[in-house]
Amino acid sequence: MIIHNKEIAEKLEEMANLLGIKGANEYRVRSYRNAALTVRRQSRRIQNMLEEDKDLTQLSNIGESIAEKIKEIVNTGESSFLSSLKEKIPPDLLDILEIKGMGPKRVQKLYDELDIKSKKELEKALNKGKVKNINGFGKKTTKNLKTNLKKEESNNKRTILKQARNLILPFCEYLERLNEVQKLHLAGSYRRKKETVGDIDILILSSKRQIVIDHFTDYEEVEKIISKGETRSTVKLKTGILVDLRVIKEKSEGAALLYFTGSKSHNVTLRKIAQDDGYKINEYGIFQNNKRINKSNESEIYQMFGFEYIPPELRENRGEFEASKNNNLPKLIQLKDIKGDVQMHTTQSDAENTITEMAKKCRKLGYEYIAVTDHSGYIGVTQGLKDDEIPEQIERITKINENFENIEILSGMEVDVLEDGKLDLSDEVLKKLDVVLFSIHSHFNLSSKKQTDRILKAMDNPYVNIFAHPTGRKIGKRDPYSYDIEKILKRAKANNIIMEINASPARLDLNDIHSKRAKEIGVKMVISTDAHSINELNYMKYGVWQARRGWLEKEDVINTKSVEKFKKALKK
Ligand code: DGT
Ligand code: CA
Ligand code: CA
Ligand code: ZN
Repeated sequence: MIIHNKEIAEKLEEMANLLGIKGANEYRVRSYRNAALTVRRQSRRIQNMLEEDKDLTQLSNIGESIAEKIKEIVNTGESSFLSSLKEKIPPDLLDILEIKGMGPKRVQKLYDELDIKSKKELEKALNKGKVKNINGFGKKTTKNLKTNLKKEESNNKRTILKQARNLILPFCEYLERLNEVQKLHLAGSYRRKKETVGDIDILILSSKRQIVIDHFTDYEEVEKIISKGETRSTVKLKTGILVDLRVIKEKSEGAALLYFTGSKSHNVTLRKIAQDDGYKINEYGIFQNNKRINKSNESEIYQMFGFEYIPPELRENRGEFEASKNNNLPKLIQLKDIKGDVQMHTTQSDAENTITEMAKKCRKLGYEYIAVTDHSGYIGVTQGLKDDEIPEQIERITKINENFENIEILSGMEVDVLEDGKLDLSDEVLKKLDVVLFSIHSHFNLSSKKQTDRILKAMDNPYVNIFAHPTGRKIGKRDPYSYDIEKILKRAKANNIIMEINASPARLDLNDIHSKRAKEIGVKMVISTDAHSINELNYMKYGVWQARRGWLEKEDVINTKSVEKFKKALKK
């Protein structure tokens, strides 16, 4: 079993949180936090170091006692110390920590003084106005807590696509093991590759409905059966997500798939078009004067009303019918079109794997080139590189590149935009790099006018190429910073700045709507993973799906080009 440094670090951080809540002294809490940081920053896997009998106390911030705890985690995957900490603390107390603005100390205080042990109890206390009387919780803090708590609730109702995928694929495998399942389709927003899904919709083709539905509700991950009927059932999985099943007959397959893929607004439009032609269309089929018209798949149905096949990602009623009627649908970009990944981080700044490890993995993924783009130094926490360290970094990358076959490694940086729009690295250094990404990691709350000017100024620097995660949103966690996106896109067009579609499943930034708009303006885009470990290099598909929802074709995305043409596309 492989134990990643990240898993160890997370356990150490959990220990720090729990100790903090228990009121352990600050020094002790901090020692666990620092140890976690050390573990996170190791370029080598701690597990391998232990196999070689390396003494962990040689590492900074790790003493005898923490070293022992790490050993136990590596050997057993668990920690008895952590379990014993958890035993003494109400289980829901840790949930409160997830709320923005709540640290261990505050959690402890509320627990001690108001006996608050869960989010629900916190909400009650807030509404009764009890919290604002506690030392350290002013009016403002209380108000912020209220909003953050509400925000969390509404966000928690949707699941990001990656999580949904991780939950539903094993479920589908389980379902397909049953002989009575002739065919299984995933439908709904999941099939349209929406960035978050409300619930997951499954269609199963079978003539033995009851057996299929029993098998569905028998799944071991089912926590609760919400409904169970003759043709459909809804269950809630232990992870909280809802799954909807409909068992359908073969003759309804095309119509049902079309109907349950949605979106609702796409369906409504199609139904109207059908009505105007004298047909009725619903989840069971297509009918004329109550007589069924046999159309077996989606393509045939679209064709019947004069349309080319519309890919699920476009079914949002954003002009797809018109485009389809005029044979003008985009030829959507595909994962296999991607020839390079041009945002990734390594142990040279805040990530888990070395340049070489990242390059090897990318070669395995079939890429022709990559750009290594570690962080600049401004944001202290991420261990960024300072101006005078860049020549060394370029040399490091160049050397590795020389000895590396079948993939080209470009030298890049992700440079911070400072509050005034200046960049965190000097022009002298920037012009030596192959690829310069720029991005915002601070001062998110400037006024729209100030934020716009700040970004425009950065875009006018002659050496920057790619605006990384341009709106800064994190799905369900952080709103985009406010600025005039139209102005930014137009400047991007004028200055040949490439806009990134960051493929990290919690970012997907630019999103679909902004990508579509960028394309209309004539701005070029790049899809990159922003990977902080070799595993995250697999995120490319999420970026491609979002790009497809934004109507993008191969030609709109410059990392579909060969390395020479890619470099050319960056030229001003
Ligand atoms: P979600 O689950 O909120 O992410 O979004 P969807 O699109 O998966 O919506 P969901 O699960 O409520 O329903 C699945 C599909 O069923 C939806 O995309 C279109 C279809 N559908 C649901 N309700 C209606 C409706 O009232 N009218 C029509 N025409 N179609 C509907
Ligand atoms: Ca759904
Ligand atoms: Ca549904
Ligand atoms: Zn970044």
